[in-house]
Amino acid sequence: WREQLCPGAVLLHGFAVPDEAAIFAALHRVTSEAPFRHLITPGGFRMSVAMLNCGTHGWVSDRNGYRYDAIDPESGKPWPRMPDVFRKLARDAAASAGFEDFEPDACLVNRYEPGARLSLHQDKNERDLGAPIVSVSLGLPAVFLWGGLRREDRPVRIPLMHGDVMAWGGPSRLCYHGILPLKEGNHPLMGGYRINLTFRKAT
Ligand code: MD3
Ligand code: FE
Repeated sequence: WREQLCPGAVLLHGFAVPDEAAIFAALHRVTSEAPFRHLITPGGFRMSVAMLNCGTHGWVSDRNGYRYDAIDPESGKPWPRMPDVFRKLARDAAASAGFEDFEPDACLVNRYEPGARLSLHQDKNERDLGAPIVSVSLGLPAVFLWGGLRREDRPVRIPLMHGDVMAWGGPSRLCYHGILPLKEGNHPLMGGYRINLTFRKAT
């Protein structure tokens, strides 16, 4: 079912479940071309979340800062192409949330192991902040922290389950957000991990 969290933010419960097998197969293909790696923040810390990208552009972080790059710095080659099942899922979810004609060119794949977390941040490296962000949760459940437009705003906690899809745009696009440390568990499809696919229009 669809839950409107606030203007511009929609949670589609279980939206990705019907496609889980196709997503899993596509994920396998993507990770064989560009393995998960722990990026370094500009401040020199190793991120607890492991990442990779697919699509024409990918989000990367290193000592020089955050940016979108068409080349995987690890391999020196372009990122794997975005699987059709990913693209269609993102597009359909965006449309269900009220954002027509979403054409993502970047899909960041985040892998959380128990204890991994993402501290409160804004996503503002994308050139076109008018486009929404679509986020797909797979595997182990997590607690999403959803703050306001200022870092000081006290975040609300939202549980995210396997197959849940969130779309953020308009007034919500620059909200602070994060993920609490993942709890241990075992998921029938994803094992001991949480996987998050985040679709963006980067360029
Ligand atoms: C709210 N990922 O990759 S997805 C990220 O579950 C990121 O891995 C988290 O934050 C994860 O940057 C949360 C939900 C999400 C993504 C982008 C947003 C929420 C957002 C952009 C604006 C507001
Ligand atoms: Fe984010």
